[in-house]
Amino acid sequence: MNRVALEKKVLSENDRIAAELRARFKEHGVFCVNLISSPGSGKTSILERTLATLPKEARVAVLTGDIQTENDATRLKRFGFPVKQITTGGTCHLDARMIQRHLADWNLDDLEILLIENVGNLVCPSSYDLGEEAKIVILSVTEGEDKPLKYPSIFFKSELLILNKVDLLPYVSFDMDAAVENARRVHPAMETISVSCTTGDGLEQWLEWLEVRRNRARNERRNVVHA
Ligand SMILES: Nc1nc2c(ncn2[C@@H]2O[C@H](COP(=O)(O)OP(=O)(O)OP(=O)(O)O)[C@@H](O)[C@H]2O)c(=O)[nH]1
Ligand SMILES: [Mg+2]
Repeated sequence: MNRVALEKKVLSENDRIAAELRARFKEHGVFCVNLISSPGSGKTSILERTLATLPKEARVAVLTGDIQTENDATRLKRFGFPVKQITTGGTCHLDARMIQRHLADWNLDDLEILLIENVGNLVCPSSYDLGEEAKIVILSVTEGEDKPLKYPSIFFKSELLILNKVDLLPYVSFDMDAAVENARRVHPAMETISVSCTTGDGLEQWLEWLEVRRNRARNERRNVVHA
């Protein structure tokens, strides 16, 4: 089999598992979100801030992906919610089978939000559907406002852009308006939220976004159950 045919086969197998996962998330009313960014843009920091703010009884869990180390899971477990590390051992993205395997001993009836932190990479994760309801791309202000134009696929597929590290704006030349304009050139309907995980600025907007989407998933489940 040539390389293109093999890649197509791998992706269609991934899409099959992702569709099964998506159907399960819908059936159980779980809002699943896939966070994608370059290494170090602040995915784990946003999740730390999120878990720190949610009430203890929140039905939330995290799967966090990395090539090596359990560091991110260790950081996130401190908040008392279920967290698992997915260590890919070299693969530069998560795939649907990894999600399926790591969910096997969690009861989806106990969950309303599943947060997935992808491996730090702006390219490969965009090709792998994980069964999520929404992809979110995070861009920090130290990375350059041209990134949506250079890595369009992930900006095209994500419905929300979180601009992180805005506390550093006085020290770096990053044009926020140009970054948003570039993202909207790739994806005109892109929603954007600016945050700082250091100061906490903007995080309430992100938490509101999450709550709206959690409620929508919950209501959709109710409608399916009563249909
Ligand atoms: N100044 C500043 N630093 C931040 C902010 N958010 C995160 N950082 C720092 O950026 C570094 C990377 O943050 P992480 O949350 O580990 O980034 P990540 O995207 O999870 O990284 P990988 O999992 O390795 O891809 C850490 O040193 C954080 O403390 C922010 O809003 N402002
Ligand atoms: Mg991380």
